[in-house]
Amino acid sequence: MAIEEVKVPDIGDFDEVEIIEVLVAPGDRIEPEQSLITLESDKASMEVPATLAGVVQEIKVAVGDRVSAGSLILTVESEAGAGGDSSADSGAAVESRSTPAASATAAGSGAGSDTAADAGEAGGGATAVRSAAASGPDDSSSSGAPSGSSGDGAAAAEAGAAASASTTASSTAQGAVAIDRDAHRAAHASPAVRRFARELGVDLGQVSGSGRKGRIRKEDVKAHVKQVLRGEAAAGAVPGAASGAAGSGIPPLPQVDFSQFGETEQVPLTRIQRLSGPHLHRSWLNVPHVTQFDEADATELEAFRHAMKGEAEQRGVKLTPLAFLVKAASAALAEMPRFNASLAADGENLILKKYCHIGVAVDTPGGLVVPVLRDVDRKGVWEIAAELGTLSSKAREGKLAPGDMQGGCFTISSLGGIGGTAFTPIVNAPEVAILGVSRSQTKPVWNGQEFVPRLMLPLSLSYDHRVIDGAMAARFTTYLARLIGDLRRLVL
Ligand code: CAO
Repeated sequence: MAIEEVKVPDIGDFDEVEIIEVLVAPGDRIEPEQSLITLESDKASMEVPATLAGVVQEIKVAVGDRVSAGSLILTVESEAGAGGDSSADSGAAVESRSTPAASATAAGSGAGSDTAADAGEAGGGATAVRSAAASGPDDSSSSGAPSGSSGDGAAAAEAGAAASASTTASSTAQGAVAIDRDAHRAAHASPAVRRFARELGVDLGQVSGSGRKGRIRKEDVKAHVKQVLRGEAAAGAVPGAASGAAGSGIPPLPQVDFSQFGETEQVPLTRIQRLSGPHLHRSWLNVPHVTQFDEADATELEAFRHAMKGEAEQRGVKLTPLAFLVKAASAALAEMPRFNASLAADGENLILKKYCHIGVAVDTPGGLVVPVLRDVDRKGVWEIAAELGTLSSKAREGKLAPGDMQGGCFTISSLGGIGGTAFTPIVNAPEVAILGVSRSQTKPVWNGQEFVPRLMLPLSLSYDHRVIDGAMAARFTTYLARLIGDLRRLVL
């Protein structure tokens, strides 16, 4: 038994490299090849493995320290005696960064070559440098597989796809799931695999390793991500890796074989449903929703509308309450421009729109579509009613062009022709508010002296709480209700 010093080996051009992980503690029994610390420069990550077996006595470094070749890492009570293992297999596993410049630097330093045999002993240190892979590395170096294999491109593409899925979801759900740091640290994986896992937000503690002695390989991480995307792995292991529930950290729904309970039939979703579903889901996950309910007195409006029925027939236009609501909404948007806005991509600015295009949800046999009426602030109720008729017919016949459904500032979803008392519509992001309209009903309303029958129209305003606060929303529906209650205000 002897006390041996373990030092940072020759690590090529790298100098004053930061320690990002200390992987052992005093009293730990270590084996040759076991990783002791992880170094990270701006060009590469390196793992410094043990060169001898023994028991760690004293750790001479800490996370955040900067070390160079020859810096003392720790002391070990060695089992094999002095000298350590000077085989080519011992040394720092170097993982180059994925940027081409970094790869070039790593390769140029001599640290980018692939095989253990390439490295040999360098500088007479306790360990020799061994490179893992120059680009897209994984622990294949431990099995002697060359780096930069043809699989790397595919791996990078796949990683990119997974990473972008992760980014998408983190911006939708903001649902970062805590990684079990202890389990993650204890996992048997190379720095390259750790980095790969870190980029994807994968908790290595949840990944089963298929390598030697259970070592986790890049393929294992990819397989794990795929599992999570399919909803098979523990929820949340990949924060927000998919637009689906599992990737958002939301526990996935169990798959149920309903036929065990009775006869079933499987029918496909319509094309519109397949397209609108993800959009609704995105809006639902991205936008912190609140719904403000109110009622507008539509008694006079309905009386006026009925009085105009003859003229509407002459014009060949169907005049429903909706045309008035579109006009009233445009006036309310002009009064409160914050509702005619979208959050800028930086999340720190609002884009106020100086135009007023209003989308109207239309129920079609294929599913829900939202054609947009343009410049409604410059149009009268007749024109709006006529356009509503044209657009909803086009929608039901499946003849809307993509341009007919773009550019909306605000949406109205009217279920008044069908029924119901209130509902909570989903904001049509990137818009910041949507007005739901339910069926009007005659109700007794106290006028200060007596109850009088009034036709009350239920309004449900869902809004993006990041942009609109509750008081503002209540002012909006109050203002809108006032316009609906007294149409004369619309011309002021
Ligand atoms: N209260 C009472 N009656 C109402 C009403 C209300 N709020 N809104 C409409 N009506 C009446 C209309 O006046 C019409 O009656 P009359 O023929 O006697 O005048 C009848 O209901 C049917 O109206 P409509 O539905 O044909 O016309 P509309 O202008 O109200 O709506 C459209 C047009 C395209 C929006 C509607 O047909 C539609 O598709 N609605 C469903 C929208 C939807 O699915 N939203 C849910 C999306 S999830 O957020």
